[in-house]
Amino acid sequence: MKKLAIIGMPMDLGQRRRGVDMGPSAIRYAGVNERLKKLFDEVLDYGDIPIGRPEVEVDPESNLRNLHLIAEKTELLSKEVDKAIESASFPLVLGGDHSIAIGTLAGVAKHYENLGVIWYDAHGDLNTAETSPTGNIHGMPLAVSLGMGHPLLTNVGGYEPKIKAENIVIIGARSLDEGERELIKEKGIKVYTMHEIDRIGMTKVMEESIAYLKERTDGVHLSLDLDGLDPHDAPGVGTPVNGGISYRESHLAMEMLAESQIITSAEFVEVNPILDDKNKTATVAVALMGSLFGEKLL
Ligand code: 4U7
Ligand code: MN
Ligand code: MN
Ligand code: MN
Repeated sequence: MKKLAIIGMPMDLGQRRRGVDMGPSAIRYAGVNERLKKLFDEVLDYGDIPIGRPEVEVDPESNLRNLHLIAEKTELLSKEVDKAIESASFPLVLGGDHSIAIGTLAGVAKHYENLGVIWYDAHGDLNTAETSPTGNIHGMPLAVSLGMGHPLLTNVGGYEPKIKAENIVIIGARSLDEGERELIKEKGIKVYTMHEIDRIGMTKVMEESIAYLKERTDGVHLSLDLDGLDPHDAPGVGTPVNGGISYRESHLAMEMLAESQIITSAEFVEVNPILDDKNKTATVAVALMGSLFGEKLL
């Protein structure tokens, strides 16, 4: 019995552009339930985590925007994700900005000895309060999951760290801050930047990533930031970076993941319908989900 749990996380507190809180609605409007119903025995929509309209919290001292709110809301998300896994469903989280990954990973990681993560993104999201040029927490969730950052964030779910550096593969990176580059080198994090994707092609990148994760992990979370794609294909994102992964390359990546059967949880984040072109980005997200969950052309 293949069950899917869809969890909406309409939170925009991790960055400064409004609209990404409407991501889950845009993705639902693009037909996520109907599309995935064909690929699972049962699709359960858990609805959205209640975020409300909290006032923006500015704490210039810690250089962390909305620290307390994000800690509180991601805790709620982690509980729903945990519930989905406990009831034998595959958790699929719809964002929301990428800070939501703090909660998703908190809910997922306790179920595995050695959780792997594919971070499909233009960015590394490896900043801490000390290295972040912006103070935006959506640039920090991968570091937080490694146990680096403010304790209110690293302890979401009541334990830390969530993942090990050697179990991470970043795909699509093309905008890394100085502190993130240092951390990648220091921890030996595996990264396929756009250079490698251009040079060896997506097929090889995915073959290597899958083989690498297969041999060292007992489950793999896919954290897909739509800005990993080129802004031409996914314009509705808050921090677009030119020269990204194409729509076709992304489908290939998802199809190879489906074939490998390594993915055990997923989230699609940073869809911002306000900045989008006729819900194009949410539509791309849903199409990629189709491929990830085994849709075939023939
Ligand atoms: B996203 C940035 F400085 N690195 O930390 C930062 F360039 O979740 C961007 O990947 C972070 O979209 C982007 O603010 C976060 C910046
Ligand atoms: Mn549990
Ligand atoms: Mn990101
Ligand atoms: Mn990004």
